[in-house]
Amino acid sequence: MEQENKKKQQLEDYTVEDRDKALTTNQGLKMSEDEFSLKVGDRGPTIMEDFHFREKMTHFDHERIPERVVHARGTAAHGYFESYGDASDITMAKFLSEKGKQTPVFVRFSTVAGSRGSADSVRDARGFATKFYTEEGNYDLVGNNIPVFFIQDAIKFPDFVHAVKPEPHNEIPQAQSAHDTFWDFVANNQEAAHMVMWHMSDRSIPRSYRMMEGFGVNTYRFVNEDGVAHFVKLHWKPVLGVHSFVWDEAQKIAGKDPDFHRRDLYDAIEQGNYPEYELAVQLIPEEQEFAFDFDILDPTKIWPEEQVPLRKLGKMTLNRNVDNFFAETEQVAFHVGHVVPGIDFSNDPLLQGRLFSYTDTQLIRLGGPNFHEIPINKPVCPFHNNQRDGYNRQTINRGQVSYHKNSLQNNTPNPVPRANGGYEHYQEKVDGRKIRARSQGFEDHFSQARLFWNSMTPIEKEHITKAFCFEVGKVQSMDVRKQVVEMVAHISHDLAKTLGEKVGVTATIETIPEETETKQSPAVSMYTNPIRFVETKKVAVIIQKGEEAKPLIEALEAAGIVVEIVSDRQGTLGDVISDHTFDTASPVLYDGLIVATKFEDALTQRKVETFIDEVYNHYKAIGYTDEDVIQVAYSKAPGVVKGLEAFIDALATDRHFDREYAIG
Ligand code: HDD
Repeated sequence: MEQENKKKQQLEDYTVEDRDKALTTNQGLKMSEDEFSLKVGDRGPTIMEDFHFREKMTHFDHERIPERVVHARGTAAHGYFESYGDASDITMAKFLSEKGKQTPVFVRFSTVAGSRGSADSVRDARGFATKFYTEEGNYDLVGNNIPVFFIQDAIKFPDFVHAVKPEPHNEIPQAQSAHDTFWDFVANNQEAAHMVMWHMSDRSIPRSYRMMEGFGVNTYRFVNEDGVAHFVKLHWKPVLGVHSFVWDEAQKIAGKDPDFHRRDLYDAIEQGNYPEYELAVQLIPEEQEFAFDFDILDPTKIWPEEQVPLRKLGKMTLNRNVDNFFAETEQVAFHVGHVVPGIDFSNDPLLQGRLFSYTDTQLIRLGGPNFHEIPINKPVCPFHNNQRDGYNRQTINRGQVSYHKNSLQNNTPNPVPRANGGYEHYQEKVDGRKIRARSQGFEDHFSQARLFWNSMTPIEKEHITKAFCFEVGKVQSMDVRKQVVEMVAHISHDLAKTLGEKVGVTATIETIPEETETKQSPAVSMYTNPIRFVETKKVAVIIQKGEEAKPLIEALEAAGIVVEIVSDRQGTLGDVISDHTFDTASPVLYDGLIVATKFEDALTQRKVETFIDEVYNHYKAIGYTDEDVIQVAYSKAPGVVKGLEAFIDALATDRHFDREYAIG
């Protein structure tokens, strides 16, 4: 249960209710008219004097701000984090210091490549950025749903982003990596190999923001009160487990409901199905920095969970939607440099560059240095310093003094020693020459790409193979295709061979090592230990008459399933309301289907059959009430079942992939 939420209280001071209020200008002047501009006669020109028109139009003309240069498309929610216990042995961060301690949070999920208006279901990494409003200041954990990254050094970030974004000569394609410049980048910057394996896996098409992991990706430091430090990687583990679309479905959803993930999160929270994620850390003591066969500062490497186990620190619950998308979701400003005592940085060269970029980007996006005063960004603890002025300054700092040191104000605001909660950077000893170079420890780009491949179940391997064939198949340049196949050969012979055949290139596969890499990390597989559940899954029920369906619907709802009725018309059908026709609903928007009727009208029945086909082709559970409502061939397939209980059991399995081999 959530206790008092300081952020919620703070935001309430800024929240305005416009309902039942008089319409005024921004100066508070009540206006008698808002439909007609001030004119000379009813057919004459508009006159300059019309301050109301000018104010309204000027404000409108300036409504848009630049979208985020990456992660432009996203959605967010409020919630709270609750600590499982006292983690003071590893960090002095107060929000982790006692069992049951709650901290307000705001989380923004996003895609990376697409524009603000692009579709949710595209193949892409997902951003998972959390702002903890702690009593010691804001802590931002700015992560993704994939634990590694495309590049090893932040100086390459502009290059990588230029390559994945729509191509500059024609601005095509939107929100996709299936094009020449992306794959040209990958083939020529092979540090991307490991990330590309994850990107081609089903992780890149999550079923829901509620059902994906989050990773801080970079290596940070946790420091305790005694100054003892650990290298740390941070993880979010969704309580519902990790679940994904299938690719054909994801592409169709992009058209049928481009807001799919945004809607899914919003609806779940409105329905009281609050998403939950556990925060976990992997820790490596300072003295073991070089104890592994990978460089722990390299952001293209995971720390296999089997080697460095997870320690769970607490749970986050998202329980409130925003009141205003622009004010909150669009204006929230995350930054990896927003930390609290006990959380520090490593020399991971990607992280070091990120530490510059995030403030810099807010300056252009949010229009100046005062973005910390925007309500969603404001800490819930007091903040005082000698920074002043700038565009849109809200704070009215009283007094004569705005400098340190001073005598006129008793030398305040004054720095606070570490012992009293002042932030002090970890005193790492660093010694070296100034060089533009990369550590030798970062040179191996393929071992973990192979580790990932070797850890996949057969169905995951098949999906990765198909994703490669799709993406590389969209590349126009045969030379780039060939380069990609040659690169993939360093990861897997089989994958490279199939890919080469499918995309029509003969590659020189000479440098491939034998498939000697046998190491596995089962934790990276989505399907080795899948979580079975039905709660919050969405099911379409096809009916004609309400009476017969009512008990069925009630039973589904009692199991926590979200039900939508689809029929040949909307509105009342006896005792129940039909939510959709076959035109407003789409089979790709449901996790499962129950067919409870057959329509006499041939055209309508064809629509039902198309509906069933699509659900079937995406391996989702299908239930039926009677043999004659379903084709015989289907009724024998895995996951196509008669009766409620069997359906609920079938629905708990996300996808019945064995179906593909059962028929035809
Ligand atoms: Fe970044 C946004 C995550 C590397 C520069 N990044 C941004 C967001 C997320 C991430 C989740 C969206 C935050 C929001 O919802 O507002 N970024 C990552 C991860 C990375 C990563 C997990 C690899 C470990 N990013 C990265 C690098 C740079 C940036 C190497 C530049 C040196 N990222 C930015 C940015 C953005 C951003 C340009 C765009 C909008 C914003 O910051 O606020 O500063």
